[in-house]
Amino acid sequence: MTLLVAISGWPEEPWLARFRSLLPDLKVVSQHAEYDPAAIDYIAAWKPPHGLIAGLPNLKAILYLGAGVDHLFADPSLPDLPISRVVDDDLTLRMSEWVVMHCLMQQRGAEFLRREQDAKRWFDGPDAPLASRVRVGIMGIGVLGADAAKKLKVMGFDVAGWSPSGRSVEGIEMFAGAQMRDAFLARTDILVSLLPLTEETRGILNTALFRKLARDGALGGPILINAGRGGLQKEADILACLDDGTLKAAVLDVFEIEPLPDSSPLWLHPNVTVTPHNSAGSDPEAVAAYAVRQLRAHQSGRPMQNIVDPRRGY
Ligand code: NDP
Ligand code: OXD
Repeated sequence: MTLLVAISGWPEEPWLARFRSLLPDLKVVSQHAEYDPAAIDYIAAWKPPHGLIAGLPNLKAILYLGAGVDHLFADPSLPDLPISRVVDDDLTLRMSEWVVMHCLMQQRGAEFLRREQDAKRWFDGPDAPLASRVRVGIMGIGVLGADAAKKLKVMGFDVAGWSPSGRSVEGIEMFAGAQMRDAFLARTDILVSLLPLTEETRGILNTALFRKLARDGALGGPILINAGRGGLQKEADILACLDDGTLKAAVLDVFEIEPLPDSSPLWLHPNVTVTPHNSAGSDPEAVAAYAVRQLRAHQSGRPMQNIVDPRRGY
C-alpha cells in the first residue's frame, strides 16, 4: 500500500513526517520523489497539480487536506473517486477565533484607535456600541459558519444565518431560501462569508449584494468579512463600494489572486484588513491524524467521513 503526498503552497516536510509516523505499515511518498503511479493507492493532497490524480490508475480515494475543495473540482481531468475533506475541531476552532476576533475589532473600532495611538491622540469620543447592538449575518453557515455563529453569540452579537436549503442551526436565527435573502442582508451590519466556491457562489460578493446590507446599524455602515474563497468576491466592487460609502470596511483573508499581488490597492486601503489566507490553516499534527482515520476506514471497508458531493461542488 502506498500513500502519495501532494501538497502545493505549504511546507511538505511536516506532512510527510506526520504521515510516516502514523502509517508505519504504508509506503509514504512525496509527489516530488520518483514513484510508480500504478502503485499509489491513496493520495493526501492540498492543491495538487491538475492532471496528477488522473495519472494514478489504481487510486482508491482522495484525502483532501483542506476544507474547501474548489481547487480539486477545477481539475477537468479529476476522476470520479471518493473525496474526504477536512472537518476537524482544530481547523474549526482556528476559524472561529479569526471570525470572532475580527468582528470584535470592527465593533470596538480597533483600527481607528490604532491610528489615534499612532498620532498620540487621546480619543474622548463616544464608546463603541455593545455587541448586542451589532447584527452579524453569516452566509455559508455550514461546519465553520455554525461554530463561528455560536461563539459570536457568546460574545453577545445579534447573529443570524442564511441558508438556501433551509438548514437550521441550534440557537441561531436562520433565514431560509432565496426569498429570504434580501431580508437577511437588510438586517446585517457585519456580513461574514464562509461560503464554498462553486459555480453558484462565484462573484456573489458584489456591489448589488453590498447595496442590500443594513444602512441603519450601530457601526455607521456595513462591513464585509470574507474567509471563504477569493473567487467569491469582486475586488473592484469592494474597492468602489468602500470609496463611495456602500461599505464601511472589509476584512479579507482570501483573494482573487493569491498571494495578493503588490499592485493590489487592497494592501494599503485604510479601511481594508488583509490577512494572508491564514484564518484557519490545516495543522499537520491534527489534520494528518484525521486523514489517516479516513484512510483506515476506507481500508477496512467502513465509510469515510465528510465525503464531498461533486454535483454541488462542496
Ligand atoms: P460546509 O460545506 O460545511 O459549509 C458550507 C455552507 O455553505 C453550507 O451550509 C451550504 O449550505 C452553504 N452554501 C453552499 N452554497 C451556498 C449558496 N449558493 N448560498 C448560500 N449558502 C451556500 O463547509 P465549511 O464550513 O467546512 O467550509 C466553508 C468554506 O470555508 C470552505 O469551502 C472553504 O472555501 C473555506 N475555508 C477557508 C479557510 C481559510 O483559511 N480561509 C479554511 C477552511 C475553509 P447547505 O447547508 O444548505 O449545504
Ligand atoms: C481550506 C483552506 O479550505 O485552508 O481548508 O482554505
